[in-house]
Amino acid sequence: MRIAEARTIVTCPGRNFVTLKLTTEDGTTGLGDATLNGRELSVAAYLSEHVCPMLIGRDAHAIEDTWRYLYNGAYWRRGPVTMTAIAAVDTALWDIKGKVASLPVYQLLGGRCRAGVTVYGHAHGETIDEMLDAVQGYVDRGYRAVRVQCGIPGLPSTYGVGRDALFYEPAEGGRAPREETWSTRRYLRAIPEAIAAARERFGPELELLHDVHHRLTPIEAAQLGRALEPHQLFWLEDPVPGELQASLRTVRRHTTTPIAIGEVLNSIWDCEQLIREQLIDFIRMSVVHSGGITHLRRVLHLAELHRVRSGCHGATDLSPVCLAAALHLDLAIPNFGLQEYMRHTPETDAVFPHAYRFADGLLHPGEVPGLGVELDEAAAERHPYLPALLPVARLTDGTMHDW
Ligand code: CS2
Ligand code: MG
Repeated sequence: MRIAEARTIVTCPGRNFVTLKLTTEDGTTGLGDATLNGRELSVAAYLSEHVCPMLIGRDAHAIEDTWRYLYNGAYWRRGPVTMTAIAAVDTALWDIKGKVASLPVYQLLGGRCRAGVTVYGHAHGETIDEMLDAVQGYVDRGYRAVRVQCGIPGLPSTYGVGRDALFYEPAEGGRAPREETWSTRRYLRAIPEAIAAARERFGPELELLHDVHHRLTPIEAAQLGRALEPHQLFWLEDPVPGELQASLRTVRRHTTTPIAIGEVLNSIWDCEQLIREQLIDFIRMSVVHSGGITHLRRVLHLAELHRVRSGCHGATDLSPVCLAAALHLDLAIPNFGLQEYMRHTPETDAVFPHAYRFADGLLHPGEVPGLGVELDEAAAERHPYLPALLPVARLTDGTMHDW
């Protein structure tokens, strides 16, 4: 079955998404998310200029060979742009294969290992009381796990604390990124108190998580991990920038708080040491930014050998196509941990009608053949691309830091 058409569709229903749509000679279509927050057009161009032309005429069933053709054939390998483009092709081919086989993708991946996919939501507040109310909102919606982010006294803004209770979008329009001010000392003083208040209010059953968002040194991360041990976090996320994998040895020496890293990593080689040395407990890589279902499944199989579980990234800047693909993978792997679920807006859902449903703290991908997501191109056209950039962070003395 040959690929007859390959098109990238850029749309902005409240935020930008890039989607690859493949169509075979018999009219079967497949979708792949190609969204890279703040760098969307780089992936759209990589696909439309350098990848789509070479896909025409290829066998749509040859998923592994196509992955190798695009990865080995790129010469300039790895990195977020290349691996997001490859992910889009890979995901679209799995969508097609499921439709042709009349099976939901999870069945092609070995069938279900669990009843549903446990998800976590994002609770945040400028103050501890506001944050606690937000956590209560997720508990009331049936969530079994909640990420907790709180404002830092003395800082005008901080990661993960937005204006809207349900939807958080850090990217903003403008020629240059918004600049946020960061203070590690203030943060390390404030967060243990916020997490302690959440544990105190909601008891031991509710799984609590916190995202440091790449901002500490290894020894600072060790201090925070140790301070949070009494509150039994499900995971402490991105305590340090993930590139220096060996730095997690320092964190591991000082604290038993579970660690989750990976949403900015793009290949098995970026996380191989983290997994092999069990320097993390959860690998956060996403289908869209790590080469697709084919490659992420390889990472998760390596992770299973070392008792590392999945914790796929699922922010709103990953489209419903990526979320659906993640759910099929989450359902079929033995070492599932937790799935992030930042609900998309109704505007986005209208462009990407989908079969996945939330119930009782779980997401279910549905039984529709393929991924179970479509793209309403007429609706997509009504939302033209709007340039947007993620913020940057500077320390109080002006030094550039990690956002
Ligand atoms: C965050 C993301 O969801 C998370 O864990 O780290 O929201 C991240 O900030 C965005 O995906 C960046 O585009
Ligand atoms: Mg994160």
